[in-house]
Amino acid sequence: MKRLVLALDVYERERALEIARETSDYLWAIKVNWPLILGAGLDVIKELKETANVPLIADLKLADIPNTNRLIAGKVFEAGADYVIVHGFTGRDSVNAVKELGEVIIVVEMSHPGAEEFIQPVADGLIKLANDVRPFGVIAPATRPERISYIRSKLRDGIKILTPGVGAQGGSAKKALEAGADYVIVGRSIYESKNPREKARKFHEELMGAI
Ligand code: 3DU
Repeated sequence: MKRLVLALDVYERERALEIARETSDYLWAIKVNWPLILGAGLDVIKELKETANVPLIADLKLADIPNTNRLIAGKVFEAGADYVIVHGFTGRDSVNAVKELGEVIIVVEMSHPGAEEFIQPVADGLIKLANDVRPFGVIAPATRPERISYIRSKLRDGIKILTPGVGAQGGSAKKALEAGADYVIVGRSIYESKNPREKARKFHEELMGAI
């Protein structure tokens, strides 16, 4: 089973497709975020799926009223995204507006230092929201494996944990998995390396060894 998600945060369509082609053997999914969507256009989602033949996660971190979330998510699912990442703090109506259209992943805690200011203090409420809404998964921080364990202990069975913050942000793939994550998200450590395929292979093997 593959557990690696490539965060493809480059601007250029050609470069994105090339990295996707090189690394796809080791990926469970590819995650696109605003940099690539703004740089290459929404059609890059379909092109990536055709190139890499893996699920596509659109990391838009939607955080708007239900109607606007619905309008945005509609376009993104139509473009071929399999999962859309939404913020939970806007409330369950905003999250459900997206879930009615397709699979969602809810941010319950982030990996950067500033996450301790506002998001971490309300994580319990966001975990409860996820348990009620039953998304495909939640986002939890690889930079704080103890928080992954905590979130796992509170989360309803079957909801996946996807964890960014490995590599460039200092987190360890193995520790994240051991703490209870299902999938590990890696961006710069792979796409900025001289040999993205080799880097992806190493992460894949590290993740296989951790199980
Ligand atoms: O730090 P990296 O280059 O490995 O990229 C991490 C990706 O995951 C990037 O797209 C970022 O926007 C996303 N992400 C986080 O890093 C932390 C979060 O809490 C949520 C998403």
